[in-house]
Amino acid sequence: GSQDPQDYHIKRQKSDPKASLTFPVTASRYDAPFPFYRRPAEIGRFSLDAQRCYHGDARQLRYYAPPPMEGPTPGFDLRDGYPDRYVKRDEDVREGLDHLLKWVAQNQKELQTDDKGRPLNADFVTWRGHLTKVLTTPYETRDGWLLAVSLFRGTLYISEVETEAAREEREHRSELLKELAYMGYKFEQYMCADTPDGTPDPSGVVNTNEAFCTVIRTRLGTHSLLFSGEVDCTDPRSPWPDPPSCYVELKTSKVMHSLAHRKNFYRQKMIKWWAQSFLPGVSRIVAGYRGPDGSVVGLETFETMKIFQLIKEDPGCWKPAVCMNFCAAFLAFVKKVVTEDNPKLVHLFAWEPGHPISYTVHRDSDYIFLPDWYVEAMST
Ligand code: 0WD
Ligand code: CA
Repeated sequence: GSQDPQDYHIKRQKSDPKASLTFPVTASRYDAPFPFYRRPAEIGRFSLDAQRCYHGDARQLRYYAPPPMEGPTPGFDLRDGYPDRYVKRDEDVREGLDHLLKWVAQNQKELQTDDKGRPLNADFVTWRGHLTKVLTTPYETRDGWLLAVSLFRGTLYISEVETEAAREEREHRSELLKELAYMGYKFEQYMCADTPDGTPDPSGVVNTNEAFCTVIRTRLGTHSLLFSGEVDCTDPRSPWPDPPSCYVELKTSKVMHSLAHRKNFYRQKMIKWWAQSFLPGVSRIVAGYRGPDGSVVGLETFETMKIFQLIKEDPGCWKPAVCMNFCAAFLAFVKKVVTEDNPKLVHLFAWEPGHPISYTVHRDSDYIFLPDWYVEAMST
């Protein structure tokens, strides 16, 4: 009949009527051909300045400016400037979807109404980082997640809620982890210039309030998506000159000395790098490898679309198709569960490694995340 092909995945739980449906995560269930994923299109850009203030333009976009040659020791000291030239974003401020919603509200007119009579022609609106977490879920063994969902005027909004474990981790983060986080941002400063032909200036302050975000429209199976993600830089000399393909994602990782180490890196870390860049169509990831003294001992460029070739030799490795099929099925589950159009109603989807996804329902609670100004802007 007309049954959704995902229906058989959903098990009714007789024991707990409140969490009446759960959703399985086991990778093998999603081992099917790669689903349809439309080429991501950039439909907008915005920036957050040094004070974390929103601007509807690309003023924070930086330009990829690598050292002349790939290979040994470019002479970057990733510890330089720590902690004296470091301004860290206040992580106690929970921004939710606010910056993205501001962009949507300000560009509402160009996001023409569709035949479903919605003010926004998208099934889902969220941060790219939230979708990255969904994509990697079938292979994640450590960190769970909480995703809040509200249906408002025909569009499902997804906003992450910090788990208890993540808050604990953040509040008791070791000095070593704090410095490692800084080193990632410092690497960006060594690799990026403020103008297309400029050279990096590592003497300045590292300020993590600053961000440039791209707004992407795409489709996964039957789901139209609108999401935004922070972009490190654009390559003015990219072989693919148009955004989002010209964007470059910068990463740091511990230098690898053995094949076993590299295999482990492909299994554990590359899945996150791939998912994050594949979603918005960022075509290159540039890794800076850290030596034990905090210097960069080498650079390596990965083409996002070729990563699956690197991993497919290893039968124990993750599969891109599993990630994408799982994401499509989870979004179908969300559509099935969240059917009441109400910005003050929140379904909280919860997942812990080794368990299926479950959810709870919250009315007029602290979980509400669509602000009144947004609801008003989209209702007029
Ligand atoms: O307040 C919150 N709960 C969150 C805010 C959670 C997740 C993201 N954000 C903000 C970010 O600050 C950013 O401005 O949303 C914006 C876009 O995020 P995204 O692109 O969807 O997030 P993700 O793909 O997870 O991260 C992209 C980059 C990171 O680069 P690396 O190479 O580490 O993946 O955004 C940065 C980080 O540089 N980033 C953040 N910066 C400040 N605060 C945060 C954060 N919470 N999360 C990621
Ligand atoms: Ca990065």
